[in-house]
Amino acid sequence: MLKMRLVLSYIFVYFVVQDVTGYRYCNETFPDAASEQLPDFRRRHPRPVGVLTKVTGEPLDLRDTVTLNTEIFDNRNHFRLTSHLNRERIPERVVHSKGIGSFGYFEVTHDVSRYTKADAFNGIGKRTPLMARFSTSRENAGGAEPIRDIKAIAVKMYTKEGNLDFITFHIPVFTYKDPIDFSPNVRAFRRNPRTRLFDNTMRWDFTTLNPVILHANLWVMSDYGIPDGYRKTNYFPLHTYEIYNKHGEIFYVKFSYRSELGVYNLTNAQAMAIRAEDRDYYARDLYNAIAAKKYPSWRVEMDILRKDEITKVNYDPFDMTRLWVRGTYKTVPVGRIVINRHVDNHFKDTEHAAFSPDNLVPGISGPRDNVFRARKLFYPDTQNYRLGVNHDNINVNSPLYVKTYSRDGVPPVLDNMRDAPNYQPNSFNGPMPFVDEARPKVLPIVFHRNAIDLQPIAEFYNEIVESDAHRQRIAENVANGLVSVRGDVEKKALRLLTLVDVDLGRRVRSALQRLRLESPEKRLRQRAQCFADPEPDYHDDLYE
Ligand code: HEM
Ligand SMILES: *[C@@H]1O[C@H](CO)[C@@H](O)[C@H](O)[C@H]1NC(C)=O
Ligand SMILES: CC(=O)N[C@H]1CO[C@H](CO)[C@@H](O)[C@@H]1O
Repeated sequence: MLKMRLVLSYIFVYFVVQDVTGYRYCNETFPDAASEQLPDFRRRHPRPVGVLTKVTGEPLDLRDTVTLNTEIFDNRNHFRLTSHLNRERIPERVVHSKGIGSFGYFEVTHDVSRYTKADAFNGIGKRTPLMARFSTSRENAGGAEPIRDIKAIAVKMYTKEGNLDFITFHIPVFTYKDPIDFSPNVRAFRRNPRTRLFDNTMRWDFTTLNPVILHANLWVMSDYGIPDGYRKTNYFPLHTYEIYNKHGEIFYVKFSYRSELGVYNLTNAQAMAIRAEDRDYYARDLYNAIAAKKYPSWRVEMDILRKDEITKVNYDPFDMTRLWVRGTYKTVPVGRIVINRHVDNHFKDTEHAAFSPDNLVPGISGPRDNVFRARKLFYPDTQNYRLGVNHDNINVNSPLYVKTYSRDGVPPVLDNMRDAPNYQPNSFNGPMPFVDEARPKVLPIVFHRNAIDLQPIAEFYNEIVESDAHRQRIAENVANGLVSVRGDVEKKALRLLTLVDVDLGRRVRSALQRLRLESPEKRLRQRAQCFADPEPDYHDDLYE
């Protein structure tokens, strides 16, 4: 029996999906370890793991596991089970709510001591454990992953000098440069307040009124828009970080994580076909890859501008809505990120993970732009609401070393610093601050131009996008969204796209006309074909 189960677990799972255009997506994934999780638990625990108790530890009598024909309100077990369930939801993240976590490590591969004194980045071969959460941006917690959307990895490195968090996007530009745009942007790209549906009219209305967001959104409309899972894409922390070495010399860097598996993309047709089979394809792919010991990994690199160079470039190097210009900076490798272990428990490890871009360490003073200054405030703010004021004491967030004057509050409080003095300064040998001699003395003030610059968008369309065929796919993806948008919003959208690039405007307009000519019946028929089983025809008999 045991043997047979082992054999079964090694049968490979094939995705064979017929999609709307007749294209057959057929790929071999790893053994579906995710479906074997429970049988695997039983293999590791041939007997029950212990005696069942109440939450207070009292062993539970078998007769308290039923309520029929008993005095129902006497049954504490019943009451606790149901009232716990009634109260066990916590708020999901406002963005990137759908995600999966895992553990791994960061390994230094190159000497970057001349750029940063950060301990975790120094000493070739040094490994720092980390927690990573992979996510998709616009869906709610239960949403689908194989969709055209911004994907992300958030990483928390448990360094000897405290937690170092990097939060990324899978595209190299951010949506806006004024942080006050966060709230309207989140709303416009999520659900309509009445229909509860994604709403392209909202999206395009907001885009025409705030064109800066078009750049990131065109990246999402491109072939980069649906990576083939979380493993096969690059990720970018996006901000320009200030870092410094032990002599106090300052450098400005943009980090990137380059997938060692390469960058793979799904077409619309592939994504639609996979979605019909498995809305959680990305999470499953990651889980099964780790189970098969095919550990996903990324090369960590820094693009660097010296302090004297950063003031001389003829573009705004702190503006995340555009790329640094090639040829103005140099790139150095730093290390690798390897993901090699599942979380024990999704709620305990992944839902509780609280990343903040200002969790930094000596040697990395961090970004200086306005978006970052806003994020410094708002990540801990939302986490105080989502997880409570002691979210840094939750296991997965807890740093290797911490001694603080923050005390008390909603649990967990850990040892609450026991009998140490609880105010500072004090004369009784409570924890004392240190002085980082190398830390930059001046806080540079970054001024942002607020003129709307369409040039970086045109450069993306004409230079980064490598072929006309790819430009055509972008135009069609844009048109797919615009097809349900009418009236002045549509007109303004086409005008904006034309302003960015005449060719882009022209391609979108003609793709749109073609889509509108298609009969509604044809579109319906295509939708019906998404379902794996054809509609059975016994319906006819029923109505005869
Ligand atoms: C004005 C700027 C921004 C604001 C106000 C903002 C706000 C937020 C908030 C409130 C959350 C939920 C956090 C939680 O519940 O733990 C979040 C999560 C996230 N944000 Fe931002 N964000 C901003 C910019 C960015 C940028 C520039 C990036 C990419 C570099 C980014 C990527 C993410 C990711 C990946 C998550 C999910 C983190 C996780 O896995 O837990 N955000 N953001
Ligand atoms: C995915 O798309 C990007 C952007 O066009 C391209 O650079 C990359 O090579 C594509 N990946 C594959 C495997 O074709
Ligand atoms: C048939 C097919 O599409 N196979 C692809 C499955 O995915 C791997 C990489 O993840 C590709 O190398 C195969 O070509």
